[in-house]
Amino acid sequence: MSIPKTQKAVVFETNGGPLLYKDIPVPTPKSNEILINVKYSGVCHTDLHAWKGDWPLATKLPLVGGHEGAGVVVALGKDVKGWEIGDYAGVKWLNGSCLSCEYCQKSAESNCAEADLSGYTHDGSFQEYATADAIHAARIPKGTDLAEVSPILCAGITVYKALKTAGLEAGQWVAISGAAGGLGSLAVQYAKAMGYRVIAIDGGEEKGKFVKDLGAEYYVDFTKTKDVVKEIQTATNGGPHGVINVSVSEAAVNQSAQYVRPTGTVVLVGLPAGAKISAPIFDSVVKSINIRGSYVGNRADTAEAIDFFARGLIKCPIKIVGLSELQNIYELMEQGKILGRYVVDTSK
Ligand code: 8ID
Ligand code: ZN
Repeated sequence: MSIPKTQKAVVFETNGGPLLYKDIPVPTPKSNEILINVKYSGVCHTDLHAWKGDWPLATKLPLVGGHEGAGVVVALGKDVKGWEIGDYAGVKWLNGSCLSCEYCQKSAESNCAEADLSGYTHDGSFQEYATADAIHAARIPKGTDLAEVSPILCAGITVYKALKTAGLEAGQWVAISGAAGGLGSLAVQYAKAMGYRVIAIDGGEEKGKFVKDLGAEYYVDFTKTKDVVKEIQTATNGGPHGVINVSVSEAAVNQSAQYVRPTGTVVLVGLPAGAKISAPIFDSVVKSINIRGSYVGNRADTAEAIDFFARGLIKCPIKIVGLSELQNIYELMEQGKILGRYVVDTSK
């Protein structure tokens, strides 16, 4: 397989600065890395945060963003075991971790202090060729549609893990707040596949129809409903047993701590810049609620989330455009105009 010396990528040199679609060198894999010819990459709201630089964690600069890259292995570092040229592989958010700290040992790899993050501290999947740690790279079954699977590599893994974190039982209600977005549209489907009843929250009629088609039993339009808390509690006969917060809204997160059912679990996933969660202590104690953060997933969560997809239980609602159009996608995302996920074709 011939690997070119240069490739197309989208690069920015300063946070919020121009998104440059240009030729850059193809990276050389380190001894522990594989080189992946990325065919498609999902565009996550995290990529927008990374470009803007609105989180209290610095990105590398200049940076190639992207962390939902699906492609084909084209080269192997000298110490790599268990991968072959031609295998399908995924670039995910957690590119690498130390594998020996207390968190890595206990499979909380994303909590490793040395975590290397694709499209943040490590050049990611908005390029034709990307490097990934061979231990952490996602294994994708051969023959999988690489555009369709790409959103699983962050959105899918993350919501699947968040649903596990909610600790629900089949038949219980789960609220997905931000249900029509990239993470939300997959959360609705994983929740259904795991046996839960879904109440979806987002804004506008089109998003309502969209999430109902994906399997939500009830839709709350936060732009129209006068009392979101009351409507959710009424629809679920006392509040959902779990809430997966995937909106980028501080207000929505704070409401979830009010409408969650007594003894239920609020899971924090969405990361609105500078936001704080505030919940009334009296109610939180008397209702004995749990509030838990959930951050992507480990290697086992990755394999399981891909398996749900491979078995046909999850359909990624994607729109494919060229990599050169990334700027337009960020604009639509900022305006909340995206249903599901945009996926970029790295060859265009
Ligand atoms: O590991 C993690 N915790 C993790 C992993 C991946 C992504 C966290 N994230 C974070 C992202 O950084 C981002 O902050 O999750 C958030 C959502 O990512 P996304 O799904 O990729 O974003 P999106 O496609 O823009 O969807 C957001 C949805 O929220 C809705 C919007 O209408 C959109 O459909 N929304 C908003 I903004 N305000 C809302 C509100 N008040 C709302 N829905 C309900 N109520
Ligand atoms: Zn992501």
